[in-house]
Order: sequence, then C-alpha cells, then structure tokens
Amino acid sequence: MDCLFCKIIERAIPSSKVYEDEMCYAFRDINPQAPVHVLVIPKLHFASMDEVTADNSKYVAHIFECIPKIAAAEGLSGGYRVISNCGDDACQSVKHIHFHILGGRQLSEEMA
Ligand code: DGP
Repeated sequence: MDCLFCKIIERAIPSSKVYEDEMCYAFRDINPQAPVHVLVIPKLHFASMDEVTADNSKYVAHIFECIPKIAAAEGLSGGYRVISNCGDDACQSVKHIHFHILGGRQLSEEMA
C-alpha cells in the first residue's frame, strides 16, 4: 500500500509523535497552520469519511475519545478546532482518513 500516513505509522517515514495507542497515532503536521497543529490517524487504512463503515467506525469513535486528551496535553485549555477534509472539494491531499487538531491561538470564525 503506497500510503504516506501508513508509512508514518510504520516509521518508514519519520514524524514528530504526540500520542500513540493500539488504534491510533497522532503527530505534528509538517506544515502547521496554528501554534498547535496535530494530525490524528487510525492505524487501520481507510481513505476518508466516505469510507467509514460499521466495521471501522470504532477507530473514528476511539480517535474522538483521544482528541480531548491530546488537546489537554497540548495545553489547549482555551479551545481548539477539529477538521477532517474529505475529497477533492475539501482539498484532502492524503487519502488516509485524518483529523486535524488546531489551536494555540484565536482561530478565525471563517471555516472555509
Ligand atoms: P489534508 O489536506 O486534510 O489531506 O491534510 C494533510 C496534511 O498532512 C497537511 O496538513 C500536511 C500534512 N502532511 C503531508 N505530508 C506530511 C508528512 O510527511 N509529515 C507530516 N508530519 N505531515 C504531513
């Protein structure tokens, strides 16, 4: 599987790890758009929100359990934003579902 984020999980490509457990991996975005910009990915490969099923949704649920813990560990007591880009119109560039955690400054009211 020629997937950038699978290679990051396998350590074939280095990354700055923030959190890891048996179901997910979190690391710093290479092109941060806020003082804190963390990506959270499932250790199971599926491309996007469009591929969430009854078989893999437990990975998404687990990631949403982890996100508040990661945000707290990153010091985001003032709040944060979670984004998952899905498909070309949303400019999804890596076809392994991922959730951006953005924070550390006042974010724009604009979301798109
Ligand atoms: P998206 O546009 O939602 O598909 O976001 C993909 C993000 O992945 C983008 O913000 C940049 C980040 N990214 C791409 N390649 C790498 C990489 O090799 N390492 C890290 N840490 N982040 C990457």
